[in-house]
Amino acid sequence: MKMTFRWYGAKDDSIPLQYIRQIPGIGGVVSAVYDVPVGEVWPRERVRGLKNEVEGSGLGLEVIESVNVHEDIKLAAPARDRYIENYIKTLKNLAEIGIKCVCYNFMPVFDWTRTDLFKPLKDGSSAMFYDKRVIDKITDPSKMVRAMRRGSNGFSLPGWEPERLNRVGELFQAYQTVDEEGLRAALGYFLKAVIPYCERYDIKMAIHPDDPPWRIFGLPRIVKDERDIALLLELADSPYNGVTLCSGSLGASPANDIPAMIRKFGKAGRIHFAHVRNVLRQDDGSLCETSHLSSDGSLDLYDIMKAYHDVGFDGYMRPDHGRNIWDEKCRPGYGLYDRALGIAYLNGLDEAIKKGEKSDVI
Ligand SMILES: [Mn+2]
Repeated sequence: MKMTFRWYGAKDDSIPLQYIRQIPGIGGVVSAVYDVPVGEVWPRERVRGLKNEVEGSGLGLEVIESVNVHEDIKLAAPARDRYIENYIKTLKNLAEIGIKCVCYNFMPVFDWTRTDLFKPLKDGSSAMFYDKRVIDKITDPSKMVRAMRRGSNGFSLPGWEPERLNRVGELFQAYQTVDEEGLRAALGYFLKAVIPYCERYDIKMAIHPDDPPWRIFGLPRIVKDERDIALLLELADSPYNGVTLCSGSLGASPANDIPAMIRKFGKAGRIHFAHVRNVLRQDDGSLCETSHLSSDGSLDLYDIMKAYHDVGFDGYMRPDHGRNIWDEKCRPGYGLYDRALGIAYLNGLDEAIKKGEKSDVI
């Protein structure tokens, strides 16, 4: 596996590349060009500039997270062909700088949902929190949009682009007639158009699951569980059509057996990118993000890393969200400290699993 770290670019990340370079075992960063509006082509000089900047710090850049999909593609609106064409042009520009994997998602309107971005925890740290009771009571999602913006520490939030959010009311209206089958058909249309180019450009597409993995605000969701993933992989039967297996997103639902999913889809060669983190499921359906440590959350990270090891996973991996610790001033979920601790822990598990296997043989 190739260990990476998500980085939001010099302008919008609190963490310098030089610091990331000092994390033991790091191979590269995962990044994006953040200021091109969703649906437009990422210019060649911008992707080249990003690559040079990252490589100048001694790190690699082979994964983009994310190239977002325009809402018109998800809505199967008439303009989708133009946006798909733009998407393919972006992929071509990314292939030219050596990008091998593109993460994206197909969630209507919102990429991810939380009610608190810095919820205080008992140990004095804070973490992102999803309060189910609060979400269930929200009748006007634009109120949540405003709350998220206020609570973000002044950083922009990925997947919550202003141009999309300014249209929240209109988008909710548009999705009223879209059910899961319709959204899945739109994903199929997109993949059938894009995957042949991915094969030519040698870029693996890796869809991120829904976060959280259930319907919210009545919007359709189609990447929630094993069945959904199996269905989407069938939409374009190519190794270039794969997933970002996010343990924290899928693991928010107790029905999802993450190690079993890793074994199934990893063996099939369809996991291209692994997001590894823990999450604490609460009795009322709420979710609290935690440190990566197994005993802090509901997921067993040893079992997860063992499953990756057993299927011979050689794709990209990154620690996912961390808590906010040691008074770090950073964007929610994406500080340096707790994610670096996460990497150290994942590397430790991986080393122990590998060496344990050797001693078993003896
Ligand atoms: Mn994730």
